[in-house]
Amino acid sequence: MRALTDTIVAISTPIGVSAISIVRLCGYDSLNIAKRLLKVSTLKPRYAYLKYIYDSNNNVIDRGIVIYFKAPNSFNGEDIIEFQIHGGILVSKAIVNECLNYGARLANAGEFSKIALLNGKLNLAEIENIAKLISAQSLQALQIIARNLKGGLANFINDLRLNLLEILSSIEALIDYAEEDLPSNLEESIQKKLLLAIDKLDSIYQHSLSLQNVIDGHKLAIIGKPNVGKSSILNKLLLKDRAIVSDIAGTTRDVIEDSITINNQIIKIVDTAGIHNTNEQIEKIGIEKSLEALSESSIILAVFDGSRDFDDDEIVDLLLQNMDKIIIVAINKSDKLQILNTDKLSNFECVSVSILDNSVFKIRDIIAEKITINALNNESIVLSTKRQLECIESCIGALKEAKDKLSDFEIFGFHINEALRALDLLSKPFSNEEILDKMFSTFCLGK
Ligand SMILES: Nc1nc2c(ncn2[C@@H]2O[C@H](COP(=O)(O)OP(=O)(O)O)[C@@H](O)[C@H]2O)c(=O)[nH]1
Ligand SMILES: [Mg+2]
Repeated sequence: MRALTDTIVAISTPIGVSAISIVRLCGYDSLNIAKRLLKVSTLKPRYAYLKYIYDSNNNVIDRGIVIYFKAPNSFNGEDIIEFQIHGGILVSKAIVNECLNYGARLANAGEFSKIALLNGKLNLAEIENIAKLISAQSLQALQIIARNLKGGLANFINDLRLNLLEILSSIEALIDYAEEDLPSNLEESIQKKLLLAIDKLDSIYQHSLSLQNVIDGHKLAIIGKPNVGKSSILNKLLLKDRAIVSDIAGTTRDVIEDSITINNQIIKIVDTAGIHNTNEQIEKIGIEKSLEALSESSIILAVFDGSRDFDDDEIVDLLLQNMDKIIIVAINKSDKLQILNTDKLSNFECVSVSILDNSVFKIRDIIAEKITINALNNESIVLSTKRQLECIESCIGALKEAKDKLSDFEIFGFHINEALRALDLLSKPFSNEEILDKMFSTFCLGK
């Protein structure tokens, strides 16, 4: 049974002027519709035809390459016809309209991929990976995500799943067939397998976690008291006047965001309202937003004014509360007489800068150094979304629970099932029959 019971059509390339454009027709009646559009009686699968495409009044719409992917050997498991036609919105629309005239309907957003999921052609993790690949904004992100296309994650999940099913079947055997002859070292081997799985998952999880900022872009929050030069530094880093700079304290009230690329990675910089005690309502909201930006960031650029007395205890306190993040301290206005007492900043990496020269770019160099990733291991599997990380995190949690409950088979089995369910969120649905099949094939207990 295939997932799609009718026929859908959509333009698969961006709308605009381009050399070529692709229209995809998919589902139950797509082959018949394509034959009518091309005025042919057959279409050989996976064969590139150069053909005229006609409307229902026998007028030529365009001439293009047409390829028929016969179900189930298409990316989503349905019949798919791809029209590679000349770019330009009118040509594509005309072909879509003819398909609609012949009974197709417009595809919903993401429907082609959803069908691939329902037909078991791609799992959720693979679909997410493709979406991430399309939206990647940096070369590093692209390299990490493209590696996943090789199917490393899917294969790993499958192997782990089989492993857990095997463990589960051993346990079912212990529960239901305790009086039967079972390998004596079974418990030991289960424990060993479990520890191996936990170790491997842990390392994938940690490795992936460390790469999330590379995939989604690092968030850098500029914080500091009013008037220390935060917005000036932002503008200098961006090489444009993005934020308003003035010597009036409280000029920046809203959160201002823009991005730069350092070492092929995206850094999303957030300039914030100066943090200090104020009764001014709008500024107060701005300061709340500053703290929010701070909590979401992985890099903090704390700016101090080197030309005035130290009065920044609340900023230092914020830094001390965020020692798990990358912290860079910029002592600004180095062009002026420096009187700031930096004793309280001795825990941090400080850089002296001035917006009047190019010293601000030292901040770029420090960021570059901090975000350098070690050479990527070609074989490493990377979870590319928060959802995937959460699935693996709960799988690890369940396996760790199970590891300590081996003496109570029922509870142990419960936790293994929990781990399997977490994995299923990444891949295919879980069925009890599968456990039974596995169980009988391993132990030949057939009763
Ligand atoms: N002399 C000097 N003035 C600076 C420097 N950086 C910023 N300023 C001035 O300090 C004032 C406050 O700057 P701004 O960037 O708006 O500070 P913010 O409130 O922290 O965003 C402005 O008048 C800037 O021109 C610097 O490195 N040297
Ligand atoms: Mg400002």
